[in-house]
Amino acid sequence: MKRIICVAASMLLCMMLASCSRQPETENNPGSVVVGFSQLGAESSWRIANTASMEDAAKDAGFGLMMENANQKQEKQIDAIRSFIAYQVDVIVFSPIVENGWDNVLHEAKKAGIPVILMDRMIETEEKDLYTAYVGADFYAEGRRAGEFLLQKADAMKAEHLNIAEISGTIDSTPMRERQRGFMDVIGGDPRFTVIDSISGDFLRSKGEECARQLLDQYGAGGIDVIYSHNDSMTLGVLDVLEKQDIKPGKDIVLITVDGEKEAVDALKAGKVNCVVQCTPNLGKAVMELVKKLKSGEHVAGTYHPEEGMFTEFDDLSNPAVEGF
Ligand code: GZL
Repeated sequence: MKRIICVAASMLLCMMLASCSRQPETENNPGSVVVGFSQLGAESSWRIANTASMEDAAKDAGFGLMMENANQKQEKQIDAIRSFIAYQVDVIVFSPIVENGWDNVLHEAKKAGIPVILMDRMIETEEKDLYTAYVGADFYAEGRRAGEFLLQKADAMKAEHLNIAEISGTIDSTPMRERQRGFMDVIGGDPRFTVIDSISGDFLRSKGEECARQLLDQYGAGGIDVIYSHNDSMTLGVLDVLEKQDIKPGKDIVLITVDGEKEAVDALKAGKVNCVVQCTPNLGKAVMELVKKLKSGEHVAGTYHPEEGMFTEFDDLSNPAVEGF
């Protein structure tokens, strides 16, 4: 029943928007630019900051922003893109929750002559002309940074062997695939390390807690030396569980996390987390710069990666530059 209501609501939204197609540019409506933005959800502090970045940048640019929040449902993102096409927005921007399943709706956008910018996550497609550009992190490099920290940490511990448990992000999402690949490319060949398990927490704090309980039940605190968590929200859930079980995070179990939100950096400063790999949510300005170029007829193509780094226990954590978003 719920699904029927959802489908009906989506169809109604598309019909409503199609019936009120864009006003033609007139003296009362000089060159107004409307960006259709499909945001995948509000699952983490990163996502909430990313949404704010897009809203602020659109406002600063003087662009209209039609934002639809898909609440972690790919079909809702597809419906939103269709509604943007019906409304004849100038540019479509979206953060694909997973990499597959976008060709059909992007063919419709291409047929409508509406350029598409991928923001934050990539898609898997044979047809590279289904989108104009990608603005977002190099997740593979983020995974490599996490691995490089662990090599340094293992050296500092003079560890002969470490068992690693990975708590991954949303299955088949770009950050999940690439943070795992980069990490494994750095540590995979080193005999000191065994990845004993990899389970998904879907980038959610609540599921990060569930994963921590599941891993501790299965391996015991003594069986896990390192937890590599694909985002801070899940890591904060892990911290809640460890501390309730009198396990000292950052000491009894090494914690490596990704994003760089304030709460995670504070945990690093408190010695509860050992490494925070940065992933900036502030992509809005770069996206709107590309929209401006597209609207002025400039060529736009390729990949735009923001500058990113990491903070670790080996840094001077009193440095004011060590801060979260
Ligand atoms: C990364 C982004 C990820 C964050 C998570 O760019 O897609 O999704 O790492 C968020 O916090 O949920």
